[in-house]
Order: sequence, then structure tokens, then C-alpha cells
Amino acid sequence: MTLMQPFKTVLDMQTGALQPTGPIIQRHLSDMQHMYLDQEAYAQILAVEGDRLIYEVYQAPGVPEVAGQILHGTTIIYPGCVGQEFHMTKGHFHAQRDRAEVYVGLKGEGHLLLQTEDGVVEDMPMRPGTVAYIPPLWAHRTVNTGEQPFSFLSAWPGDAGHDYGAIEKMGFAKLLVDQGGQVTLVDNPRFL
Ligand code: PAN
Ligand code: ZN
Repeated sequence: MTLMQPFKTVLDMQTGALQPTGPIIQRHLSDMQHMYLDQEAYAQILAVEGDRLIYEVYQAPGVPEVAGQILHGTTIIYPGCVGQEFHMTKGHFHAQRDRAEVYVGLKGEGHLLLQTEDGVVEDMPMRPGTVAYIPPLWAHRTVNTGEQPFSFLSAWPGDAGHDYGAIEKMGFAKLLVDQGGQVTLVDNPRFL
């Protein structure tokens, strides 16, 4: 391994932005077409309001994606729903399934949904100060269940990689929905 310089970034606790940052990933509604259950609501939002920004990811710059390194960054999920379903990330397994991750809640209110290959789900509410451990072999998705932006810090192994395909195909077995103002975990009728 070649020697690299230590560095730091500054986290804006109000917005969740990192400075300096690597490329910022923005995921809009159209990037998540088949992920929300209510396809009519999805089409209606696109037609009436346009392609809304669902979440952004800031990643600390210049960390090589190799074993031994720790990639890290922040995610900000903006508040809102598609139908009854709260805004969420795409969700993924690590391409190397035996790589773990740590999430630290910064601002706002959300949930971390975790799921095994067998479809077993854990639902973990997250607030500022929650330190969540995502063990190896668990897919993970975060959901903004509050009325403000929900932000958190993540740190994961440099060689973990991201596998989105499995979740795109199978989805999550449970959904977080707004039922008359109550955050409710329900079965996903489309789960394969
Ligand atoms: C996080 C996620 C981030 C965005 O940094 O990548 O919250 O979620 P998706 O990657 O599912 O779109 C992480 O878990 N990295 O491994
Ligand atoms: Zn991850």
C-alpha cells in the first residue's frame, strides 16, 4: 500500500454537507422508478411537480476504493412521500457481502431498514446521535420519516462495493408508510 496524507473534512451539522467533498451523488425520483409501491403517485408527481430530488450523498474525497481504506460520507434525504411511502434511499447489499458499515444519525428523524438475503427485516429508528451497526450480509436502506431533512454519516470498508441489482429485483419485504400521520411498517405486497 502506498502512503497517503492524512486529511480531514468539515461536516456542516445544519445541512449534512461535507466540505471539501468528492463528487456529490443526487438521486431524483426518476432514478427510483420501480422502487416505490404506488406507481400512480410516482407518475403523478413526475407529471405535475417534475423530477423531485429525493436524496444526496457527499463522499470524502480521494479515498481509494481498496481493502484497508475506510470510505465515508454523508447522506441527506429530503422529506416527503410517494403515495403513502416515505422518501428513502435505493438500498443495497455490499458487493462483498461480508463487509459491515456504521451509520451515525446527524439531523432529523428516520429509520434504517436492514434485510438478509432470506428477506428477514430489522427496522431501526434513527435520530441525531444514534450509532447504528450494519453487520456483514445485511442489505440496508434509510427512510426519512420526519418533516425535516434526515442526515447521517456513514463509514464502510474501501473494498465493500455496492450491489443495487438484488434490491432492484426483490425490493424490501417491508415498507415504511404514513398511515394517517403514523409511521407504520407494512408488508410489501410486491416483495418477491
Ligand atoms: C451509504 C449509502 C447512501 C445512499 O453511503 O450509499 O446512504 O444509499 P444508496 O447507496 O442505497 O443509494 C452506504 O451505505 N454506503 O455503503
Ligand atoms: Zn452500504
